[in-house]
Amino acid sequence: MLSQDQLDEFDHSGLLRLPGAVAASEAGTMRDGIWTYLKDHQGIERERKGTWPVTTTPLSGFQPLVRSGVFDGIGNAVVSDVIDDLLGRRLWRRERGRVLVTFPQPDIPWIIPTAGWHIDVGSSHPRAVQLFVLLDDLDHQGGGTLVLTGSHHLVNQYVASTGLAPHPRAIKSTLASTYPWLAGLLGKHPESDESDRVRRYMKEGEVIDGVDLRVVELHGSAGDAFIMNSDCFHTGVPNNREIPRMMVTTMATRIEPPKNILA
Ligand SMILES: O=C(O)CCC(=O)C(=O)O
Repeated sequence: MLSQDQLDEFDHSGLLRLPGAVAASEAGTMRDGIWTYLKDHQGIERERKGTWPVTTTPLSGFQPLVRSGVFDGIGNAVVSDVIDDLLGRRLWRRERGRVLVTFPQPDIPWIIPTAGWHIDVGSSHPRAVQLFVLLDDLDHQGGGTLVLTGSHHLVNQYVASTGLAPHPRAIKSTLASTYPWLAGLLGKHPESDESDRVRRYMKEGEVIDGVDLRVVELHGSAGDAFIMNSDCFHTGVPNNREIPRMMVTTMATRIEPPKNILA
């Protein structure tokens, strides 16, 4: 069960770290499953770096592996209790999951991208949460997802003030046109200097309309998990380290409680 401090942190930032939510050994079994699958289906071998793909984008084609159930352990009791606390006990449905694997590109500089930032739902309270589980140790600049913490509040304010249907692309475009800090992050007027972007968006952050905003990079140890309000902007990044970024993500969406016909 989440403590009040954790609930407050999730409310404030839209992101919560859950250290060791999945046992490291179980994360290792899932990671081994990915390597076996990569060898069998894509000719990519863990011990032969020459077979590793040269691309900055995450690999795809893992659906059969997901359907095999090898990642079902990410929905263990610890994680389910956390989602219960955030969405309501048994008032949610979780998709099976998606594999996020990005192979290393040490020659390509790590950046805070201007492209790719998105939200997946666009609602409030929250309506959905996204879980990210690290299947291997993940260092800084190793391809961990970037999350714009606090941005769910801006999305909620937008929906409340406009009364408009929460269309993710429209929200992004309106926010970027309204706030110069966001325009720089999301690509309208990006800074030319990457170190300036790290300082501005990750170290200093910004307060907009009373909302604390800061870009946070997911990283940690195998088995650590993060739960994110699905209204937070987030994006993928290149992997500037030596080992593949291996994560599994899944979305849990709130379902309406059954109506009491006697009420
Ligand atoms: O870390 C990544 O590759 C981005 C993941 C993402 O944007 C998503 O799952 O919605």
